[in-house]
Formats: sequence, C-alpha cells, structure tokens
Amino acid sequence: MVSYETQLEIEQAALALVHSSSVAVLTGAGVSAESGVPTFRASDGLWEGHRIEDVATPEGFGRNPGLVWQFYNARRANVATVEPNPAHTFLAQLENLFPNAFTLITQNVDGLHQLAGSKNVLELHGSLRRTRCTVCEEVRDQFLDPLAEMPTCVLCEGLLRPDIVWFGEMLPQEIWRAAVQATTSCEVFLVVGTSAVVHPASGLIRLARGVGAIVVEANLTLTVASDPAEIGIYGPSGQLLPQVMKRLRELKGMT
Ligand code: BV8
Repeated sequence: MVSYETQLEIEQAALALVHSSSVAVLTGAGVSAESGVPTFRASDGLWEGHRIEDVATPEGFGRNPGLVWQFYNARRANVATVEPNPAHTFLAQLENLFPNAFTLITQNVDGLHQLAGSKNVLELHGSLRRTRCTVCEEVRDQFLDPLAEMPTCVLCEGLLRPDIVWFGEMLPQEIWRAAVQATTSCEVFLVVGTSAVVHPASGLIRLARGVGAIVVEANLTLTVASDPAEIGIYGPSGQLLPQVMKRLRELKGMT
C-alpha cells in the first residue's frame, strides 16, 4: 500500500504534468534496476570487483584492454537477457502525451528506453551496443551479439573500444548541446533513478530549476537532486511511475 504522503506526491506530479506543455527527463541506472540491470553505486554495484580507474577510463583501457572488454562483454551479455520495466514503459507513454515536446536524456548505456518505445532519446554516455575503432574511428552498431575478447575493426583491423563515454572524457558535443537545450526549454524536468553525482549530467538538474522548471524526482531514496526537486516520489520507480500515468490520464479525461 502506497503511503498517504507518496499518494500526495503522485498527485502533485500528475498535476504538474497535466499543466505542462513541455517535458524533459534525466534518467540513471535506477530506472533499469527493476529490469535486473545492476546499478553503479549500490552494494551489488557494477563497480564492485572493478575499480572505476581500471574499467571506465581511457587510461584503464590503455593499460589493460582485455579487462575492460571482459567488463563490457559481461554487461552486454546481461543487458541481452533483460526487458524494459514499467518505469521505461511509463516514459515511452509520457512521450506520446507530449508530441514534439518531450526529450529523454539518459546516462544509461543499456538501450532499454528505446526498446520500451521511447523515440527522442539522448544517450549522454554512449551505448553498450556500439563499438568505435581506436584507429579509424568507425562507429558500428554491434547489437548485443557476443564480441571477441579483444574485438578488431572489420575495416582496418584496429582494436575496437566500447562507444561509451568514460570518466575524464568529453560527452558528445551535439548530444550535450541538445540536452541543455531541452532542459532550458522544459516546464517539467523529471529525474528518475540517478544518484546525481556524475557531472556534467547531474548539472542539468540545477539548470532546470534555474530556468523555473518544476523538478520532479523519482528515486528509491533522497539524493543530492532532492534539494532542487519540488516533488519527490520515493520508492521503486517501476511501481510508482505507472500510478502517475494512471492519475495523469484521469486528469486528462482519458479514462
Ligand atoms: C567530463 C559510462 C571533463 C560508463 C559513465 C565536476 C565535479 C566533480 C567531478 C567532475 C566534475 N566534472 C567532471 C568530473 C569528473 C567525472 C565525474 O563526474 N565524477 C564523479 C564520479 C564525481 N565526470 C567525467 O569524467 C565526465 N567527463 O566531465 O569530462 C572533460 C572536460 C574537458 C576535456 C576533457 C574532459 C564523464 C562522465 C561519464 C562517465 N561515464 N558511464 C559505463 O556506463 O560503463 S557514468 C556512470 O554513472 C553511468 O553512466 C551511470 O548512469 C552514471 C551515473 O550513475 P547513476 O546512473 O546515477 O547510477 P547510480 O548507481 O549512481 O545511482 C542509481 C540511483 O538509482 C540511486 O540513486 C538509487 O537510489 C536509484 N535506484 C535504485 N533502484 C531504483 C532506484 N530509483 C528508482 N527505482 C528503483 N527501483
């Protein structure tokens, strides 16, 4: 049973959305947690057994590309077995209620938003599906097929790397610019399943607040984003966000 306080927050989130003409969303690993994709900073986090410096930095890849590919091949194999959960579905449904006025900005690299039907998705940190050649720079969609332990480029036989933004690397400029544009022009900014510690992605939250958007946080727990959030829905997003959709459709007279 959802607590009275959470029901109030769900009501407030639905009201904010029904009165809004444009929505932007920032998601993190928590939105995929109920699909069975491990998050980064939980006790069973992805980083356990692997130091960030060893598996998610260009220096780590330079030192031991085999270890990095072992880490990413394991994540590709995990994501190949999972399905989107109701939180992903909620975001795809929400996009349909805001045609041409909805942007989904994700830090995730699992592709589950697209699998759930989301269309306007900005992948700030790249994608597990894609590889990039370290020599000729060719980017290729490898889907989630198993790759060799040290995959090489079909064009030039150069060593491939995951097409993922590692720590210390710049975000893709066009995608970052589009994310800032969506954030500064939305009326509701929904933050789902992120600890909001990674920059510059987490900076979008205060940016949204700064331009007067209503910030709504959906997370298991309070985070550093909770301060700029006016509305907070705390609990499993796969269970609570569908209740926001149910209320939103009622308010729109759709049910
Ligand atoms: C750059 C790809 C500079 C890898 C990732 C300013 C201040 C401080 C530090 C910095 C700064 N600027 C730059 C930095 C350094 C660094 C950084 O931010 N470090 C952090 C750790 C302090 N940033 C960078 O290096 C960035 N690059 O700034 O370049 C530059 C400038 C000029 C020239 C050259 C370079 C690049 C950052 C990108 C790193 N790559 N991912 C991969 O995925 O394999 S980041 C990685 O963390 C993932 O993308 C992940 O999504 C992201 C953020 O983590 P979260 O998604 O939030 O996941 P987390 O586990 O932390 O939290 C999960 C949340 O879900 C929790 O809150 C939990 O409560 C909640 N949850 C769990 N279950 C549920 C749930 N919520 C709802 N329902 C549930 N069921």
